[in-house]
Amino acid sequence: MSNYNSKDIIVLDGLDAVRLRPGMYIGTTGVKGMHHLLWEIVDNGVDELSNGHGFRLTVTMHKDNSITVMDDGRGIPVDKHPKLKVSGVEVVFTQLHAGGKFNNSNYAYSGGLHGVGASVTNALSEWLKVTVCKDGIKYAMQFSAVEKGKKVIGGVPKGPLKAIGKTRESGTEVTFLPDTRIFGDAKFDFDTINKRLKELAFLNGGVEFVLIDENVLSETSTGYRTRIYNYKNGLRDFIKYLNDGTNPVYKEPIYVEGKSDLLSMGCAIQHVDNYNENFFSFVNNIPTTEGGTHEVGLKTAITRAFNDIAREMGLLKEKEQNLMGEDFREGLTCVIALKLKNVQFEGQTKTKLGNPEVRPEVEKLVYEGLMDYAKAKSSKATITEIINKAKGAAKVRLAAKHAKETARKATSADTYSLVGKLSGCTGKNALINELIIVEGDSAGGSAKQARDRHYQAILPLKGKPLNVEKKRLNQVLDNEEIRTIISALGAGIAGDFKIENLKYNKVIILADADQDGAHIRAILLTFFYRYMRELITEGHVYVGVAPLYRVYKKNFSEYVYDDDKLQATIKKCGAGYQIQRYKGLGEMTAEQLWNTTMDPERRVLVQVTLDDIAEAERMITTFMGDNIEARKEYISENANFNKESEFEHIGENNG
Ligand code: TSJ
Repeated sequence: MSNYNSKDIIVLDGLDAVRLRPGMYIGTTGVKGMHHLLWEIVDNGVDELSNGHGFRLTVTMHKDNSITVMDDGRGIPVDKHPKLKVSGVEVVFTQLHAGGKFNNSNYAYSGGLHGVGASVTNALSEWLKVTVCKDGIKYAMQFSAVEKGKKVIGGVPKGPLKAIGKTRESGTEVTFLPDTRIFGDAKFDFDTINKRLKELAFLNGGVEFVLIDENVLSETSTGYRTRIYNYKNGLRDFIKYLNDGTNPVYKEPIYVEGKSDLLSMGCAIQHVDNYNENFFSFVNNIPTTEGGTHEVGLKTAITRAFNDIAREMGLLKEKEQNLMGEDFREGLTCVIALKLKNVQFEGQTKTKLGNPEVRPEVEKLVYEGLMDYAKAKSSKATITEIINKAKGAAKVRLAAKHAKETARKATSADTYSLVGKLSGCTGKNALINELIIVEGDSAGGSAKQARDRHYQAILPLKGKPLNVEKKRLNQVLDNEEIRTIISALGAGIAGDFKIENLKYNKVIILADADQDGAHIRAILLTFFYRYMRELITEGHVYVGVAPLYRVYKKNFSEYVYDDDKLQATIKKCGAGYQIQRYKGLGEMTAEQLWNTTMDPERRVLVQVTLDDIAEAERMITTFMGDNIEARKEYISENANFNKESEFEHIGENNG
């Protein structure tokens, strides 16, 4: 055994470098790096299977954090390497970037940290065992890290590859234990492996991926927690999975594939009835989250092909303009997967494909694929749906442009053409002026009487303003209440919003303390959040808090803003007290409204601060999204809109 080691000193040199600087090969020596050891092994198996040799890859997590990867491929070659004079198996596990005879073209890509080779896994493992079943014989070999003085040498063969018996199977099985001297107590993570195997199953249609976790018993049957993935239709199944829970515009995703000298490519697309664009791209089974040249080529091809198809089908007339890329991408989910040699990854996270030669190549393959698809009679309905959806998007795009220009004109001009209902203030000082948005005409009337017209402008809202969630800008601008607000504020909207043009320092929402009021507040806040975010982040938006009761008798009168405070106020008032309950702002006289909610000396204002934007987003989608139950729950829980976490009290009031 020992003389076997000594003769292969050169072979171990490369692995020494890996032990010395693991980060260079696997990125980090944390959990993520440890999973890289696994991906190296898995990638090798997937290559074999995706080339049509074998059907299944199984990953088994053991209790001691060792892990097994097994495939039913042809088995790693066992014959001796002509130069190195050792078995193919030994070469694979001891040579960095194992090359030479076994440099099958699929091994020639290097995907960032992927593809550094199984020898890296070996070098950073406490031990590694491999068995190969091939041509009726079962072979085995083991490696382990050995301590030599203060030094640890990784991946040392315990002996040469040995035939250990007969078999009728074929395949490769590798088990290894990541070295705690490198990775500390990091452990393999079921969810991480599960997610990756599922992704690989979508990317390698027809190959079965099995994950067994010996740390956890099965939830449903005997044995261990197990996951099995096998998607016969690969990328098509991927698209259906991604679009699960949405409404596809046509049932079957479109699939195109192609090959050139440079690359092979598969691509699936499907439109759904929302306005989002979702692109997922992969190169050599690795996600390219930052996109790159393949996505650019794909987008160009989609625009060009569907425009050409639309013309050929007469769905676009000669005098009509071509539709734009964004029109075809509205509601589009896309998956594209490439196999490519000599990959260049770029970008901040090295997940952007840089190879310039890929763009025209992908464009050509996708364009030809889509044109072919469109030729089939059976494709006609789908194609028509796509082109009509794009035409709808184009119409909206043009309308939005028009509406935006109209709104811009309306807001830039000094005329209040749209602000019929606004009772403006006489003062011109934007630093002290207040816009008070009042729910309902009757409260609006009282507010107009009560206000200090020098700096308080009143805008009564008739009904509910449009719920802007899930609406496109042009639909938002169609709503008169919304247009009135935009004009009144004078600072524009969305991309054209300019806070320096704002005519009011405070925008105060005054709505009833009931569910309708809460809804109106939420709609207005959603609108500000989506289209005038700075209004909130710069602290201009306030919610006025109206009293719920007045407790009074001769020589005593106090307003109560909170149900919890009612009893205390009654006690304070003493015998002979009377209670007036306000069901809404409209029930108050002008004087009462001034005293309780409008007089800066006495009113309670809650400043709307969105320091946690993500949380605000969640609140708003809960409110406005499709989930009616969650929305109801939220409204009843927050009807008084006094959530300390979201809104900061800036005034106190004692009535
Ligand atoms: F390398 C490894 F340990 F990472 C590993 C390799 C791990 C696992 C789980 C599987 C594999 C692997 C390698 N499975 N199948 C193969 N196939 C080959 O290496 C192979 C077999 C035959 C031929 C040939 O030309 O006949 C060529 C190759 C590269």
